Amino acid sequence: MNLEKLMIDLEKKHPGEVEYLQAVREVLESIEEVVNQNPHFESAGIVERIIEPDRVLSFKVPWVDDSGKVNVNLGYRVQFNNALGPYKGGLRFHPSVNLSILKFLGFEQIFKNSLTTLPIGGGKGGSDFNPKGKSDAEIMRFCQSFMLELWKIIGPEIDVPAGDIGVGGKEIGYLYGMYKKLTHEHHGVLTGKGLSWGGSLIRPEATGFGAVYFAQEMLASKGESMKGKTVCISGFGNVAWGAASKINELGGKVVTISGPDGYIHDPQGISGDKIEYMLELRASNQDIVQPYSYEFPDAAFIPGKHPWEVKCDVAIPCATQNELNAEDAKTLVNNGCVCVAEGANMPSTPEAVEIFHENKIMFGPGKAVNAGGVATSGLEMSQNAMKLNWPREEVDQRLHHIMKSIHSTCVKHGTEEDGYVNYVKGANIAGFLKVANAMIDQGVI
Ligand code: NDP
Ligand code: 2IT
Repeated sequence: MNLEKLMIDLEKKHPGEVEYLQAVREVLESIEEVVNQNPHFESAGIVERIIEPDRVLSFKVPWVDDSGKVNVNLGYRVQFNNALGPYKGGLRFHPSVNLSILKFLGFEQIFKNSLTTLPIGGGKGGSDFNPKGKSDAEIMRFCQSFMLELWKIIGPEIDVPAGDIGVGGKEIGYLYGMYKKLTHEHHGVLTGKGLSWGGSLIRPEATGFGAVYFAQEMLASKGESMKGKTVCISGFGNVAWGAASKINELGGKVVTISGPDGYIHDPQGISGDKIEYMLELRASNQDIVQPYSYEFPDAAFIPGKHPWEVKCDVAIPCATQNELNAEDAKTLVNNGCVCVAEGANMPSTPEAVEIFHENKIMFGPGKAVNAGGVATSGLEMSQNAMKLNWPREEVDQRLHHIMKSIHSTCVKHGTEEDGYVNYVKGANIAGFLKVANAMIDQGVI
């Protein structure tokens, strides 16, 4: 496999799509050796086929705001790979959304979904719509217009979207309502649904819970636990909230959360009511974390900075891609951080990851650490197919089991000669092998 040639060819076809190219390069670097050891992958063109999406739908989303003005956003769905099962992955509504970001997320999703052990392929979608400051009625009209296009290419056995940044239970409700109206069918086509109409218990908490279960496994491999650990989290959304709840349950102390405006440092620990307050902050649609410091005056608001300068044992980035750079990584290492678990998708830059690896600290990549979200979406699909609801304990137990299994798979494929576990390599190789073998079985299609 000629990695540099593959990258040059890909860049020619997708010029300037930096996030997409970054995500592909990271995977190719990890799997190079495995591909070279398996000539049948090369002759079947597996790598060339896996790095291109099966198809991309791009569409116009016109909607009317509360003042009567017509707005036009762009909508997309990237169906990346369905070798293992229906395309599966979230929808992101954020002004930064473009095809490069959605292709990076869709590509990562293939390997993440493969790691979950469940039969799901990879995809992603979204829009450059900015939910910040929008009324519920505006969000509803936007979601309805978005679904007027999307419904044509999705279905419970075809493509099953879910939430991501800017898309939570409320948006899934409006999207599902319109899907149901258009198709006359009530089935599990979206995940993250409300509990009374097909949703699964634990799905809202699942990504954050799963991330902490994974961090727990990493710590346990060194004879440590979450108890008594100081933890820095970034973001203040769905994933950050779930992670903060589970860390508290396991006896750890969360001292930071962050937003686009800066970060909150709460040395007393973010627990109890403060975690519930995160939900209020998120629901306010205001895009800022500062109000936390008015509500809880013991906490400081540090404008315009990342939380990684606060001394901690464990760091869990839960905001967005490339939010933790080389400088941040050095600061974390110098401050004695022993474990970084990515709750978000690709939050660490490649340079930051290199620093974690050089310093041999435990580093879990997003596609392994945050797989609990999509895994529980998979469990929601199973419950929908059976027309049954599992109790909270059962879903949580299955989620915990899946996260343990992903951890041991990473250890199996990522342990280096000196015993250090390179979780990036482990996750990429394990995720890739399963999909590559399925593609071989299914022929060139
Ligand atoms: P939410 O919309 O619930 O929250 C995203 C959070 O990150 C918000 O607090 C958001 O603030 C903040 N944020 C966005 N951009 C920045 C920035 N530049 N600096 C600091 N904070 C920022 O999304 P989720 O919690 O669902 O998603 C967070 C991450 O986790 C994403 O990378 C997502 O892809 C990933 N993920 C989510 C899963 C899920 O099930 N929800 C599953 C697996 C991964 P604001 O919106 O105000 O900008
Ligand atoms: O990045 C992700 O894995 C998600 N946003 C969740 C996808 C899903 O289908 O639940």
